Amino acid sequence: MTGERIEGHGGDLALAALRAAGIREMFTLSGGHVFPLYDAAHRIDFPIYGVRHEQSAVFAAEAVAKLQRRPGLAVLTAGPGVTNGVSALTSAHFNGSPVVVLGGRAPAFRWGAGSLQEIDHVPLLAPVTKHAATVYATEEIPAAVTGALAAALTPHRGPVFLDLPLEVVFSTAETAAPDAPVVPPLEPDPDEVARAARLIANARRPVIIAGSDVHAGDAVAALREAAEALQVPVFANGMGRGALPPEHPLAFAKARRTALKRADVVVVVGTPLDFRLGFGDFGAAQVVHIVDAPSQRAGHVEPAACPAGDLRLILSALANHPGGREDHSDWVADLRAAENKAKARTAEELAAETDPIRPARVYGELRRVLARDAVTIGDGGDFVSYAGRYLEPAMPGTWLDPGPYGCLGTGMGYAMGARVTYPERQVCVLMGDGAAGFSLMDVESLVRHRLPVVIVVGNNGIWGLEKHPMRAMYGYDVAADLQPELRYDDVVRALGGAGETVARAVDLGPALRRAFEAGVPYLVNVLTDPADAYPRSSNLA
Ligand SMILES: Cc1ncc(C[n+]2csc(CCOP(=O)(O)OP(=O)(O)O)c2C)c(N)n1
Ligand SMILES: [Mg+2]
Repeated sequence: MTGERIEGHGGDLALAALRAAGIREMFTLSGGHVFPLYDAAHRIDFPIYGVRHEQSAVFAAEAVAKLQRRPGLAVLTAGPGVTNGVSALTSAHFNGSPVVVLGGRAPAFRWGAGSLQEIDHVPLLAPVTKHAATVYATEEIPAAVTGALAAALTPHRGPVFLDLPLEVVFSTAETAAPDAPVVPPLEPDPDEVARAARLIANARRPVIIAGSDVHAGDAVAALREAAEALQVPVFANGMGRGALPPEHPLAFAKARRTALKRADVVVVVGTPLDFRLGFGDFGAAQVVHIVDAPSQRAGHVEPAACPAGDLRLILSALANHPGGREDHSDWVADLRAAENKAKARTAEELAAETDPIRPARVYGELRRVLARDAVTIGDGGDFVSYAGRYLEPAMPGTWLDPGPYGCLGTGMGYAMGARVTYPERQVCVLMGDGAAGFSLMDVESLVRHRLPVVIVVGNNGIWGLEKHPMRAMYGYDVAADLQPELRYDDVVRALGGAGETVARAVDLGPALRRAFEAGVPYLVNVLTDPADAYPRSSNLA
C-alpha cells in the first residue's frame, strides 16, 4: 500500500486496478451499460478493440493471456453481451487461461422491476470461472477487481467474472490506489517430488508429456533442465508444443504411439489426464502426474506420484535429483529411429501431388513460408487435426489450439489477440470452412484496427470431422454438408481484406507468399479433397 488515493467513476476505478495488473488493452463490443469503462480508457488512450461478436472479444483476451502469461480483458455489456461470451469463457476455463471479463448489469436499485437486459449473470458464469460476483458499491470496485485478478492468476489459473450494476459503474468514489495482485508460488511437497524423481531416474523407458501449464507456468526452461538431467524423451501437447525445439535430441513428436506402448514410466506435466491422453491409462506403465495445483489431481487415476505446486520448483527439483539414474541412451536411440521412420513417411505426404489438394500438402507448403516464431492458430475439425500432425512449432507459445473444450469459433478472436501481442510476427489462422462461419465477420474488426493476419481455409465443403464418422456409423449423413467451393476469400475482400482461391497444389506456395506480404487480412481459400478423412481411432468430437 502506497497510501495513494484515486478518485473517479466505476470505470476509472476498475481500469486502475486492471492496469496495475499489467493489462494493456480491452476487447469489447459496445453497450451502454459499460460506457464508463470506455470513458476511462478513452481519456488515457488505453487501447480499445471493438469486435463483431462477444465471443471474439473473449477469445482475443484469452489469446493475450495464453501468449503473454498475464491477464487478458474482455468487457461485455449486460445480458446478451455476457451470455454471448459464455462458450469462450468456458474455453478459457478448460484451458486454465487468466481471462477477466467485466460485465455490465442492469441497475441494482430497481432489480426485479424489469429493466432492459436484467438477468443475474453470476449463477450462469460461476461453474465456468474461478470467481464470479457482482460488485454492489463503487468504492469496492478496485479491491474486487484486484481480488478477481489474483484468483485468475493463482494456479491452477482460469477466468474470472465481475459484473457492475449500472448505477455502481456510473457513480463516483474515492478509494486507495490499487496494487498489483500478489500470487505467491505454491511450494510442492518435497517427499512427493522426491518420489517422482526416483521413479523417473530408476525407470528404464521413461517418457515426458508436457502440456499447456508448462508454458503458462513459465516452466519451459525448467522442463528442459529436468529432461536433460534425467535424459527423458519429451512429447508435448497444447501450449507445451515447441517447449523443446524440434532439433533437440530429446524432442519427439511422431513416435508417441511407440513411446507410450513401450514406456515403463509416463510423466505427464501440466496437462490433465483427459481424453487426449487416453484418460491416463498407459497400460502397464506407472504414471507420474505433475500438476500446478492440488485441484488438478485426477480423480479417475491413481498415479504412482503426483507432486502439486509451482511447476518451475518441481521440475528444477527433478533436474537436481541427487540419486543414481538408469542409462536411457538405448531407449532414446530406439525412439529416435521410430521418429525418423515416421518423419520420412510424413515427408512424402507433405509433398503429395494430388488433385484435388490434400490437406497434408497445404501444410507442406506452409512449412516453407512460416518463420520459426510464427504464431499458428487452429480453428476447425479435420483440417486442424492435420495441422497438429504436420506443423512442428519450433518455439514455445506459438501454437494456439482451442484446447480440450474443442470450441469452434476461436479463429478471428485468437488472431486478434496474437496480432496485438506480436505486431511484427507472422500470424496464421488455419480454419475449416465450417469453422469460418463462426467468426469470419470479425475480419472486419481486424481490418478496422489494421491488424493483418493470414487465414488459410481448408475448404472441403463439409463439416468433415462430423460427416465422415456419421457415414461410418450410419451409412449416410445429414446436417454435414456446406456449399462446395464457396468463395470465403470474397467474403474477406468485401470486409476490406484480400484473398484468393487456390485449386491446384502448384499454386499454393505463391498464394501463401502473397498472403504474408499483403499487409491486410488475407484469406487463402484452398479447395481440398472432401473424400480425405483424418484417420483417428475415435472419431467423435
Ligand atoms: C461450437 C461448436 N459446434 C460444433 C462442434 C462440433 N464439431 C467439431 S469439428 C466439426 C466440423 C468442423 O468442420 P470444418 O471447420 O469445416 O473442418 P473439417 O473437419 O471439415 O476440416 C464440428 C461441427 C464444435 N466442436 N464446436
Ligand atoms: Mg470443412
